[in-house]
Amino acid sequence: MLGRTLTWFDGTVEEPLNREPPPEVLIGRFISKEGEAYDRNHGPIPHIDASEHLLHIDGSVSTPLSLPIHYLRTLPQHTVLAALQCAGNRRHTMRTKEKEVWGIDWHNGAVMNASWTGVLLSTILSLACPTIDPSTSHVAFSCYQTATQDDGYYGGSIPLSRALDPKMEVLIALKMNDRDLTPERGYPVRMIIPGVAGARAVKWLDRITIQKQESSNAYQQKDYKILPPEVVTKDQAAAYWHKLPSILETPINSVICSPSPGAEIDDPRITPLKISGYALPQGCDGPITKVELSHDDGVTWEPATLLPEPTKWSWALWEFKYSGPLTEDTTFMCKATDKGGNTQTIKPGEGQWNLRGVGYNAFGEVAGLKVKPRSLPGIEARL
Ligand SMILES: Nc1nc2c(c(=O)[nH]1)N[C@H]1C(S)=C(S)[C@@H](COP(=O)(O)O)O[C@H]1N2
Ligand SMILES: [Mo]
Repeated sequence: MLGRTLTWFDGTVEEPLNREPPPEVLIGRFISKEGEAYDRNHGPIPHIDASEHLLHIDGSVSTPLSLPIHYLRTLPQHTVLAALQCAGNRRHTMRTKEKEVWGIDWHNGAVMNASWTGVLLSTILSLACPTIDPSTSHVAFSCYQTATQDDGYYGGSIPLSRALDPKMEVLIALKMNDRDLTPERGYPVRMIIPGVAGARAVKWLDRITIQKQESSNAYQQKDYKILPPEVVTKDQAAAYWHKLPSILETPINSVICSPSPGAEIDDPRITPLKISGYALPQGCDGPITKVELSHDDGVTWEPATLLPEPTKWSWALWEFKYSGPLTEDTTFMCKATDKGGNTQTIKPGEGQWNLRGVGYNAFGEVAGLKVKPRSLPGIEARL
């Protein structure tokens, strides 16, 4: 074993690294910077020696494969610009607008938008040759590098039909924004599945298995599912998990990132108020085509400007200038629409709730803004 680099770990199973950037950093650039992106982990972060790492392709295939990273680098490379979002993003809003939920208190920052490069999963599957009916089978992604909080490893799966469809651009990613993945992002190799919840984007990927059933991992079977509203305790949830579908695609969404709730602002009638945020298309129905803002409780909506032009799998950054009156009761709401015609329809506080706080997509909202006294027109006139 002389000369072999052993994998070492950051963090522990009990206290994994979970963090999100502040809102102004989050939407500071269209392409998220590696060091400014959220981290979501269910266990410690492995630091892997790529020259030792193998990606195994097995299960119902005619040619099982064990591929070194340097081999993956020699295959045709594909790049996709895609958002990556945790299904628990916006959980904070759900628990404050509705009622308590169980999970990390994500605000709006458990999402990033990046350019991912690697080998299309369909390319690898054409080498391995699945032997079962794609319309009823699954492809499971696993990382056995470390135990996780709820299982002995981390795993997730998607339908095999999606994996085989090159249009879905399901990617075995080696790079983010033209650079090798960092250990936090899954070095040396991770899944990127555009339009699909981050939970399936398995980091430190070491096994891809073609099988009849979904992944048996706890994060596919007993989490990342939308529990019905009558389930209000963990014990009750236990009886439901096996009956519910796993989350696959993420819903149409948008949030307001700036100004922050309760911020002191100039009178918008004198200095137009810049409201900004991001929007995400639903599943494969992107790009975002429209973001609209309302200042009157959803009676009227006006279009925001998308900057720059979003693409099929990317997020959209948007901006809106408001120059009307502002009172203590003024609440701004945003809603997004995508190319597939999906639109947000639920007002915050109108009953979108599930115990795990996943898939929240009520209108974005900001309230409680205060006009700075010195910028009130009457006062300025007396100076
Ligand atoms: N091996 C492994 N892969 C994983 C996870 C994990 O805990 N372990 N977390 C998943 C979840 S829930 C999300 S949202 C994304 C987060 O990716 P990021 O940490 O690069 O933001 O990775 C996914 N892949
Ligand atoms: Mo997640």
